[in-house]
Amino acid sequence: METGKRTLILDLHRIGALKFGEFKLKSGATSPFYIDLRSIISYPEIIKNIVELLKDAVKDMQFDILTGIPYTALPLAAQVSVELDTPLVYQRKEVKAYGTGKLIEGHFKEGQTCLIIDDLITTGESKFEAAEGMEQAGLKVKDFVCLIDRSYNGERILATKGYKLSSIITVEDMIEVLGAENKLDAALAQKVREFIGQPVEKPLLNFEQRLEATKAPMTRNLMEAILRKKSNLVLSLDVEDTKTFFEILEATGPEIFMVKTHVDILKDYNGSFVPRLRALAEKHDFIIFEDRKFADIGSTVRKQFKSGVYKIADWADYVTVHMIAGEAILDGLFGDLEAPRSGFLLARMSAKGNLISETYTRQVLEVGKRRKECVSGYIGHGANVDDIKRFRNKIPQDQLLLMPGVNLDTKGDGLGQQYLTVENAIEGGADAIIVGRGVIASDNPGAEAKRYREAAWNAFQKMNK
Ligand code: S5P
Repeated sequence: METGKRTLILDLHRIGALKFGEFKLKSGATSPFYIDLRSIISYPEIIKNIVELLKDAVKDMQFDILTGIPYTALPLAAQVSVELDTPLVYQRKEVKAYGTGKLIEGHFKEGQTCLIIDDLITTGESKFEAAEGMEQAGLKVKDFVCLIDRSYNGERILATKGYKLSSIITVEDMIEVLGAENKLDAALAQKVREFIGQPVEKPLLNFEQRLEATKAPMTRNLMEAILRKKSNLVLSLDVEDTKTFFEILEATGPEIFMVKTHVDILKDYNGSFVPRLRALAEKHDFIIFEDRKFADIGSTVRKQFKSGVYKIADWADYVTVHMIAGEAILDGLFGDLEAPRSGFLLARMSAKGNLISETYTRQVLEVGKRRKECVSGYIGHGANVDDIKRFRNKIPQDQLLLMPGVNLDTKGDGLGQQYLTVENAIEGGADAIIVGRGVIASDNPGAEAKRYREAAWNAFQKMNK
């Protein structure tokens, strides 16, 4: 190992930026080591060494400008910028509510490539948000350089979006150097190795174990229906007349565990619709889910849910909800109901160019985790299996991921819809797939639903062995 790296490890240990022992993490778990590099700015000698190491790490990379993720990495990036004569920009932690409202400070041109420097990588999640801010400003991001890699599989995680991670020191390097200097005993070193050898997020448990661990009755209800019906197919029945609606539903009912409606699409909706729907739901044992995508203030959505022509709260057990108006929408919808109802939050969308960001997704999940009593899960999508897995990892195991934008035969619809295959959706961790035109546009929806159901159920069983 280079002298610079060795010196850095010893220095970090000396100033207490690197500690070994027992430390309680935010997640509640205990870690045998602790890294906090915020204090390094008070040690110019250490900074000088880090800057040399960073310069060396980036020497073969292509970039026009660079940045450091605030706060810790920003002063490091500023030094590297001066030494390499390469412009620096940085991203504000919060966009100013007044003034220019700019997210990125500094001057740059659209299309330039920006190198991102950070002090630490643990899960990689914050890196996606940093890259997204740069990309939204028109910059390209290819490379990340991190001082310390303490991740389980950070390199692979970043690669899901095509980013390359280079790091200067790893936890193994720290063990080697500190062990040789008698600053870390073998037993503790072993604990550290075991700790970083474990994924941060627990792998998805078997579906039945997850059901056992699920408390919310409305979520349990869905999980039980999936197992009872041996189907994780949700039919999206977006047709315009009730005759076609009920013909397709009669034919596909045995294959699905839930039907998803857009009741406002129907031209001839009348008072007989709900009783007929309920009767079929009973006959074929499926659940009713109205994809209303509520998005307004609490008081308005309450009326939209309970009143109007459709009185959705009377007959739909589940509905979809956008979180753009904030958490109070959940109180508006579910706070004052006679029958138990629950929501699915739109955490990611399948439509090309949709405006949902990494940050928005994270915030939706944060609300959903707090409100399990009325949030059974999320609607989500992804670019590929790894991307969906990364997303699924952030969803609690006692909530569900439903995935629309699934089709066995086409990749898109010419109107922005982007399709995944059934296998990719389920392998990524979707608990159920939502299929519309794949089934309903066929001449034989019953047979087509069977084909989707079997593909999804086979993939689901493979995942839950
Ligand atoms: O991101 C989304 C969220 C939803 S709920 N993308 C979607 O396509 N949907 C819904 O899923 C959409 O409103 C439609 O009802 C269904 C997909 O239909 P398909 O015909 O493209 O399978």
